[in-house]
Amino acid sequence: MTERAVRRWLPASAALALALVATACGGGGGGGTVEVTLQEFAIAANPSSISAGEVTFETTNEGPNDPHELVVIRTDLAPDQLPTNPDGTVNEDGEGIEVLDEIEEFPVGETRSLTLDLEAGSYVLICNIYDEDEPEAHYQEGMRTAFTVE
Ligand SMILES: [Cu+2]
Repeated sequence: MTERAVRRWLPASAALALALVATACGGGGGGGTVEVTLQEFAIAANPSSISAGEVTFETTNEGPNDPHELVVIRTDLAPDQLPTNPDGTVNEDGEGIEVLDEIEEFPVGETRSLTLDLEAGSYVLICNIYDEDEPEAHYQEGMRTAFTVE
């Protein structure tokens, strides 16, 4: 925003206007976009850490064969130490983790996005699908990665 545009806002409330601008533009407001790739069997987040604020997970399923999902979990536990069910999936109501939100399972080749207001802390991104045909829990196969908000 130009200085002149900012001045027009001054009669209202300079502080409020600047806060709105920071949120709208993402400039100085933290957060940003993270590109997440899902595949058999791994999750990659780029970047793997970001500043606190509105974070958008642009998530692509690269397959090559399976539908996947993305679950965003707040936890201080290591990615491979989350509480699990007998079938190997993560117990989303388990101790030491808080499931914030998720992108439900979607097909290979597609991209979905999820925006969350994240505070500083440690997070883990997982795919919690259990494939009865194989049978296998994608989490156990390696679909988990650490993500940090600073
Ligand atoms: Cu999966």
